[in-house]
Amino acid sequence: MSNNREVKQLIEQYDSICIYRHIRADYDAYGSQLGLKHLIMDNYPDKHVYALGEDDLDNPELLEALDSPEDEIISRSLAVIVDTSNIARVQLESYRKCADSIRLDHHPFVEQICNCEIIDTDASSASQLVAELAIESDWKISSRAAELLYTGISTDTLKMTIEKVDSRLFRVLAVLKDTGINLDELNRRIYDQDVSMYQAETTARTRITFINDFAYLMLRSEDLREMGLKDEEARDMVNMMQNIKGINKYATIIEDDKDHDFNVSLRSHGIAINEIARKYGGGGHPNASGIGHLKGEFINYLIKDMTGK
Ligand SMILES: [Mn+2]
Repeated sequence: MSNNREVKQLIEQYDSICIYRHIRADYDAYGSQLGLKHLIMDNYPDKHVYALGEDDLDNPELLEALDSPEDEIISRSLAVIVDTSNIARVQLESYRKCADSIRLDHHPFVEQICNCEIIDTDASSASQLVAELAIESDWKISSRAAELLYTGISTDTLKMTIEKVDSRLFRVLAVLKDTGINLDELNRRIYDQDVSMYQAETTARTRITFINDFAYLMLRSEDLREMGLKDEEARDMVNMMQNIKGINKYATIIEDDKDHDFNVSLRSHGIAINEIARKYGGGGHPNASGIGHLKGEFINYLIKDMTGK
């Protein structure tokens, strides 16, 4: 564990910095990664900064192209890994070749990945940690960097509606807002859906199963084809069930077309569900966890655990 002063010093020591994040990147992974890239570029114009990974989210109005530096550059760079709890989830193994490494994360600690680690489970998002690094370092924050960091914070907190949202986060949001970002326009770039996706959600709502205080949407490969959905689009539909009266736990259980296992997203209000996720080989936050590649025969056991029956 370490503090922001040490992170700033390490960044200042290196001419080139390679920023990594987790596989199947979400907006917090992208926001913290690209936000930090902009912050370093703006405050240290002589440094070379690279955001590494594969293009996981298709939103050119908000995100930007990733970089693929040569091995020789990577080997003399500082690696910064954001929003990633375990080694298997780091996208691209090349971080191992870097000269030194830092991690900024808000997930419960699983294992050490970097030499210097800032793990703060009270933070709402990795993007909040990057914003706080910038504020404590007295870095200038451009409206573009602020947009990217706001995107990560807003999506990881379900638009500032979860328990993790506290006065500490509001102080960060105040600084980001004061860079001049337009929240109406930015939220549209983050959240606007195609009409076809909006209509697919209407169909999906009719397929939700309710048991006690648990609701779940289970879709097979043939359902996805019928509804014209990619599996990650179906997985994201979990947020549709956030505000159903009496429902405290909810999930999407989506068949993977390639191996016919299931990818599960679990959410809850109040009750911690990450131990249940861990039991089936997954993990995550107390109120937002996931299980990858669950075998079909375990689904009924998982549903029993979620309904408490
Ligand atoms: Mn995150």
